[in-house]
Amino acid sequence: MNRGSSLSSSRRIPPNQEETIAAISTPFGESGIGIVRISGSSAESIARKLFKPKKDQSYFISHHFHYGEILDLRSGNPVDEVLIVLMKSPKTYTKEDIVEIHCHGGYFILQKVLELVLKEGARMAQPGEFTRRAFLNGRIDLTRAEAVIDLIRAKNQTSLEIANQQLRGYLYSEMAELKARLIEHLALIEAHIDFPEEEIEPIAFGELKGDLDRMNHQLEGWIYSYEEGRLFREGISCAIVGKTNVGKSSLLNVLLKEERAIVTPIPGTTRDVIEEVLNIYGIPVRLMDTAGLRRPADSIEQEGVRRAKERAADSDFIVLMLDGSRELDADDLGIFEEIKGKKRVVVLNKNDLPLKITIEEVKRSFPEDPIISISALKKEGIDDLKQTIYTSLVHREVRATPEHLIVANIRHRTALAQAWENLSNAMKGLEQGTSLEFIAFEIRSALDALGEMVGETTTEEVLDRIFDQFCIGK
Ligand SMILES: Nc1nc2c(ncn2[C@@H]2O[C@H](COP(=O)(O)OP(=O)(O)OP(=O)(O)O)[C@@H](O)[C@H]2O)c(=O)[nH]1
Ligand SMILES: [Mg+2]
Repeated sequence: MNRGSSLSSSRRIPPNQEETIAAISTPFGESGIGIVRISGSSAESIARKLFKPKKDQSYFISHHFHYGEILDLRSGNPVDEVLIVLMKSPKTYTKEDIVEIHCHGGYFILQKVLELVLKEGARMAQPGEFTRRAFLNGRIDLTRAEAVIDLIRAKNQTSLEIANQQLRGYLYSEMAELKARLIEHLALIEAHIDFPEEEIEPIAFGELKGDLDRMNHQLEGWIYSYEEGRLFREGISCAIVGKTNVGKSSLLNVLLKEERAIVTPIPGTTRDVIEEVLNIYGIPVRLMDTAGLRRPADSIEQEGVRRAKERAADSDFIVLMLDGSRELDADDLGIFEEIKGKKRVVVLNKNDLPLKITIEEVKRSFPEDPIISISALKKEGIDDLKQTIYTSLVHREVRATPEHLIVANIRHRTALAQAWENLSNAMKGLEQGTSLEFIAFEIRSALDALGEMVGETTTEEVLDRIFDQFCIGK
């Protein structure tokens, strides 16, 4: 694999690929089983030395479990009763010979077995080194290696699905297709640079520009999807704001399905900010109930109102709550001013009572925003509100799984943005009739960016940064 080299003084020496590596691959602590994993050319011979099969069997069948004991060679004593599996190269995680020793899951046992393995010539694996070898040996590209960490770290259904999509090579194959098209264009352009007089296929500039344009549209979609990917991974903050007694705390409780905040008919009940995390169709939402905004009655309320305003200003999203059973008043209008320019949804609460405000009236003040009528008391309209929040954030209907490609990694986004910029420059060049050398340069730079993304031209430093995030044994 042609990986570019960038030597900087702070760079570490890359791990030696020739050595056989070993690590405990399961978490520390007591468990039913624990696994010591070995990868490399000596894996089999180490296993043969330490393992005594129960059946009189002098060979391992690849990819089959064998039952027996691990022996301490110095004392001849058994250390643990184990299942062992040898997976012969190349159909393994690292494409090298791999041995997994499934021991009882005790920290001391696992340490002991690992020690014996190291004594026989393996060395301790670095964090992520098994996956790094899978990448270096060409079994997976870099985006799939990164998906392994995302998968391990996934905290909700959607981030799990995005990681799986990437692990299945969806992102990689899209990049491969894009690169193949660019290489074809580049080859033709370079042929014209090298042999301008020769009888070669003429460049159809219009078609070339059309194709670059289509590619840039694809890139734009993926770049945009990053925001969506981040939304599902990191979530948003959302403040419920409104004047006193409109039902903010009641809404928080209904959404959380528990009596988290105090609800009373007395205006000014909530003083401090109450914060809880809610999952809205896969998006983690940090929901904040705040003090009702009005002219404060005392210094405690005054501080509550100050905090409410601060949270409203800082949050990514606002649920503006109105009490449908009372007419709009100066307090409401004051809040309209507070939340100007914020992404929001307007909730008209208490629709179980005779209404004094109509949706049309609210629309006059918020022509662009979704308006939802609910009853927090009767728990009506709540799903509608959740769907509306989702749609406002994701700009599409609620779906169980993202069916289009989602780019959730900042490194990928940066590479895609670089390629987009190069192709935009190439298109501008074509319009202005600049030299073919210039067009070729921009296309080559776009190819480099995409190549770096999948790991074809990635520096050791970037690889270190990626694999350092892994745990030891993965
Ligand atoms: N009829 C009716 N009453 C409601 C509804 N939602 C809330 N209430 C009542 O309105 C009163 C105020 O509710 P809260 O949830 O405490 O209102 P709040 O906006 O948090 O009030 P502050 O904390 O004082 O700002 C309580 O008596 C609730 O039971 C509703 O949908 N319908
Ligand atoms: Mg309240």
